[in-house]
Amino acid sequence: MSASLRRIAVRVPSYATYVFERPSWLILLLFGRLKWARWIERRLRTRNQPITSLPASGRVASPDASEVSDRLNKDGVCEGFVLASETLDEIRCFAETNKCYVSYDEKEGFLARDFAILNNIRSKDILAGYYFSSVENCDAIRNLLSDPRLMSAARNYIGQEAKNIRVRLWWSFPAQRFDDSDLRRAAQNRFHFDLNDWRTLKFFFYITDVDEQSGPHVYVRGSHRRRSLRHQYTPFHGKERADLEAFFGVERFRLITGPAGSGFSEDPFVFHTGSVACSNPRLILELEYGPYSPSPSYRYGALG
Ligand SMILES: O=C(O)CCC(=O)C(=O)O
Ligand SMILES: [Fe+2]
Repeated sequence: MSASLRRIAVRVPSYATYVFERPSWLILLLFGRLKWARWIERRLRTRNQPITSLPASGRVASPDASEVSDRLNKDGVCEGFVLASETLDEIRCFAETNKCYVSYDEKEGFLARDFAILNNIRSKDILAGYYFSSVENCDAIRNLLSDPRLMSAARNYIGQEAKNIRVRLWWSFPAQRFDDSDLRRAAQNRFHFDLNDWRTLKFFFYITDVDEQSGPHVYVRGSHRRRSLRHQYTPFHGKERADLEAFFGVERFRLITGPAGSGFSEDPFVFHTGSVACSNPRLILELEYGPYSPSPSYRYGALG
């Protein structure tokens, strides 16, 4: 089977589940990547409302409403979010004392500190360990889901009331032995955009210090606004770095590093990727907001 067909084939089961759970998802899958269709959808579904100021929060600090919206509109990403230290400590403590999993159907999880021991007895290294639905047991994360500052920032950008549609907490572990499908599954070193709904906004928080060697997030500035026709009329979400560099220019690639607690907001329609960690593991929290209810299997990243 050709590589392209294989890429489609691995997605069929999760796509079939999404369409079964929410038939209108098929329209999104077919048209959501087209700039004209996105423009029409926004015009039909939202009213031009002024952005509202972001309420103060004891859990998260961020730039003010206009800066967040400006950066998101222009670059697709706004950095400068910071978790309060109690929230950060609680999430880190949860992750250190609870098991994570390589895949959703795996029965036995493992504690993150044991990843190197496990690699010794596996044929390939573990790229990522996910907490899936157990994140609901972490009060700090549950409280953050409905944080008024994050909810307002999401509403401003999305153009209507938004709800949390995804919450994921996972480690990227330093790894050397992996193949292309492992990288795609872990969204590492593989630029892509996410089409989870017509308009969504993600918040990411680093729970460990992240430098260039510990799997930083990378994105292409402004790539949610400017898209080649080829990038729009393709069935694939993933793109080669060289292809993106040729179109956008290397100066638009930005790598996000920062201390534990630092965060950023991202329109997942920008081209982005995690990267393979080389030195230290990275622990990251992702919250996504959208106007419509999520497909149930999407919420914790249970499917690809
Ligand atoms: O690991 C990362 O930094 C990126 C993950 C990703 O692509 C996503 O959550 O949409
Ligand atoms: Fe992604």
